[in-house]
Amino acid sequence: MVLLTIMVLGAATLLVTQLNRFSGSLARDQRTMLALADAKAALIGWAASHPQRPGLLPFPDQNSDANYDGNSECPSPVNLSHLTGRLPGLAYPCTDPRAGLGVEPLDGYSEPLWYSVSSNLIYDGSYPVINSELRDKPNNWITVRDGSGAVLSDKVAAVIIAPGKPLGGQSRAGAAPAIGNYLDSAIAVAATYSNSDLDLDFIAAQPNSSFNDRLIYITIDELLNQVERVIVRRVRLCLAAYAGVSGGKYPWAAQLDGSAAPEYTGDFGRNFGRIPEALNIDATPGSPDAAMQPTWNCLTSLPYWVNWRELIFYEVATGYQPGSGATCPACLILDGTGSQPFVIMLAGKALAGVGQQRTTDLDKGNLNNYLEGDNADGDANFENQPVSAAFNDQVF
Ligand SMILES: [Ca+2]
Ligand SMILES: [Ca+2]
Ligand SMILES: [Ca+2]
Ligand SMILES: [Ca+2]
Repeated sequence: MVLLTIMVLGAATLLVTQLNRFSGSLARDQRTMLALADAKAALIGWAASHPQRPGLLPFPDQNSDANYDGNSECPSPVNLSHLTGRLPGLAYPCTDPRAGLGVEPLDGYSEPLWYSVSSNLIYDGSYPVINSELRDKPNNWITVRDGSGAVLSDKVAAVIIAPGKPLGGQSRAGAAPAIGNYLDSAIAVAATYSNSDLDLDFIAAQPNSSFNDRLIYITIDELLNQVERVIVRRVRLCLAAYAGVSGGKYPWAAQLDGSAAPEYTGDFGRNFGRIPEALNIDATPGSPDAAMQPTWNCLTSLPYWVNWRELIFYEVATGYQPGSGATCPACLILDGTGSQPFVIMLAGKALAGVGQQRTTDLDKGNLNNYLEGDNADGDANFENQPVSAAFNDQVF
């Protein structure tokens, strides 16, 4: 009886110990997943809210300065080996200095996170052109694979990696151990992929005794979806600034007639076109446009605007055009809902499947190379649709 009791108690203790170990690793896993999600949100927020270059991503914190102090390194010239390191929580002291992400999430083993960024989104002596067309750029994206080697995405803007605890052969003693003491490699069928070899290939294998990295990534689509919202919000603020001093009316649109290069000066009497950078200069003296002209510079002063201005369209309802009563009826209808004083249309990338091209000045003057469906037919109705090979406008 005593022996049986001892055996039962022993078995129960073993079970409890194993359960604790299991729930302990579950809790660590949960902390790691939360840290990765926090870091992803912070990184997208940092990039999208960039005051000068929305979408720009920071350089990582590397050990070339013998520390991991939370500050981005500012390499010049840039090569691939500069693009993987620690997530920069503290500061971005490079061109246009800013604070870093403002968060330094730790994984389930209290380790800081690592980060790799595509060269398509960093400053390399000049700023990258970041707009909707970047979705189609063919090269220099990061590829992330699963444990079988299958590609999860080959349009990755940034990958964030939780290193986990040190594995066999790794040592994290000293001020700034090399990346290979944190990040691992895994064999996927015939090929080995390493997360520490400073290239564009990363692997998200299942954890085992020789691999315990956990990954999350941001595709260029995910990043641009947020950046585009920021751009449209800033355009809307600019139009609101006009309305604020013109009795609620909105400016004339800039020329778009399919026969000439795009222009960005408001066109007297034009309700549909691009966002005006300068107001119509042939308005009669004393008109709202003439009154606004000296202060209308809310977009051209923004360094990124030149990359977006070709892709953003605008219609003002006749009820809200300069000289109007600033009232409906005669307003616009978006997705079946009326009474819109104006709509802003973000064209998205050129859709080759419907013959859109934007090479020549003539192409750029043709509405059909940008907008689709109910947005391209010249009436007062506008629509959003799920993104497809034949439709990618976003209307606000
Ligand atoms: Ca450093
Ligand atoms: Ca690891
Ligand atoms: Ca690699
Ligand atoms: Ca479009």
